[in-house]
This record gives sequence, structure tokens and C-alpha cells, in this order.
Amino acid sequence: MRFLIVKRRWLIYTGLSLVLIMCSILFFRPNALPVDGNTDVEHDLYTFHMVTGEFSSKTENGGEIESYRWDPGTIVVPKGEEIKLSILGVNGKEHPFFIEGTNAKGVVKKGEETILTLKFSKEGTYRLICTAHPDKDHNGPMIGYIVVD
Ligand SMILES: [Cu+2]
Repeated sequence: MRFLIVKRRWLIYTGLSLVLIMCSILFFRPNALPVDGNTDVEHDLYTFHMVTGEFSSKTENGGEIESYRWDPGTIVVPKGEEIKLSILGVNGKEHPFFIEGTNAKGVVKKGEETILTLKFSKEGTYRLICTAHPDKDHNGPMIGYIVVD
């Protein structure tokens, strides 16, 4: 029976070699490993995107229920920074809206992008409310939440 004898020193040398190889790869090609937070999109840091969406379903007695939504339903934005909110109309013909506690308002139309420039000076949660679909009796609630932090 033959045994392969592995000396502790070999393991250490092998480990050190691997570390050295990894370091030289990173030194010569710093983008070789995927890194979170690659800042190529820095200019877009304060642009927030939403779309208008729709849920629909049939009830047991054959009725239809539907609800329009902002998607994502919540965004977190920085306080005191100018941000852009871009909303693309996908579902629903038209969504007139306002942001509670501000004078921001507008309309999102199907196939069009509505872009607002906003700056919140106070922390808090602001509701983005579609006046055509504000609650369940009007195919809503189409209410989004803008958390200013
Ligand atoms: Cu709406």
C-alpha cells in the first residue's frame, strides 16, 4: 500500500501561492472579480424608476377585480438632495397623481415616461396618490410611498 505524504509545509506553500496568484490577478486586472457597487452608474444615483402596473383576477362568482399599482410601491430617497422620479406608464390609460404634502403633481400616460425633479427637505413618508384610482372602489388603491431618509 502506498501513502502520499503531504507535509504541512507544502500546504502552506500551496496556500501562499494561491494567495499570491489572486493578488497579482487583482493587481493587474482589478475588474476581474465582480464587485458590488461599481460606480459607472454614479450619474444616475438619484434617479428613481417606477412603472404603472395592474393586478386583475376573477372572483368565484365570475366577477372581475382589478387594481392599478405603482411599482415599486415604496422607494427610499435621500433628504435634501435633488432627485429625479421617472414613472413609465405601462398599464392603464392615464394616471393623474400628486404627492401628498408637496406641490408635486402630474399625469402618467400609457407608453410615456413622466419625469419629476423633487427635493425633500423633511424626513418622512410621502404618499404618491393616483387620483383616478385612489382606493379599492376605484380600481386601486394606487398609492405609493416615498420614504425620505
Ligand atoms: Cu391610476
